Amino acid sequence: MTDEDEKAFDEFVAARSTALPHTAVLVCGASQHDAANRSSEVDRPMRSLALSTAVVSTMVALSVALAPAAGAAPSPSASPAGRTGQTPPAGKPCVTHLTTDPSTNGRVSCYDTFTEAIADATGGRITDAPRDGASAVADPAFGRRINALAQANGRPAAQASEFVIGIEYVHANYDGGYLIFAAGAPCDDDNEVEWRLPYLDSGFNDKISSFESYSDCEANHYEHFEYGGSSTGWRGHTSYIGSAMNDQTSSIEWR
Ligand SMILES: [Ca+2]
Ligand SMILES: [Ca+2]
Repeated sequence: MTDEDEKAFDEFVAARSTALPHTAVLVCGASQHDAANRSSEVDRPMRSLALSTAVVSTMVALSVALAPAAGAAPSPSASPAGRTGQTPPAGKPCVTHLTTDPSTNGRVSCYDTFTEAIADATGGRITDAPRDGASAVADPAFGRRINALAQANGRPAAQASEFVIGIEYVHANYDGGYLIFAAGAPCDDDNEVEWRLPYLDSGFNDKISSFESYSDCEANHYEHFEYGGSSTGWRGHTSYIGSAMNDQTSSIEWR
């Protein structure tokens, strides 16, 4: 990760963990999984709720206002269960929890290790993931374990409260800073959107270059907030998002 990427990542985490009361589980790390591309983009109703304009405006304002706080020192006595509301040091694995309730969507929890973050993002079902996120996500076995928590067609295979639905990377080839998103249920095999992130925070806005999806999800990446502008189309994963959308993503949907 370049210094600039690290700074942007720090700012993102600081803004999320301090200010934003909502969105998916976001963990910082890397991985592989093969999800077949489904059909092309179609407008569809969504199960999850879009954030209101007022809420999004507040999120934007808070992100801008709080970004400079990235330099603040984290509390050394933070609970190992999470650091929500604090400023984690660079590289701390964080989880952003997506829900269908705008009042809770986007809650962020940061941890000392990838192991702890994955335990959170899987609702406590996977508690022995490696400490090193990059090597874990590059391991196909890790992806299989994550996906095994979800059965086909949106049904959970395990009684987990959350499922990892995707990881977004700042660089191509699943490299650089990353965000792991977790949600309350897997995706299914129809075209209805399950989970949405209408506003990608400043640390990751216009920076995404590769992504991986899990739990039967595929993702669509949009150029602007609230799913506007150009888009990548629905894809399970890609090591490079393409020149047209590289460093352009501002909102994401999963189905
Ligand atoms: Ca990038
Ligand atoms: Ca954009």
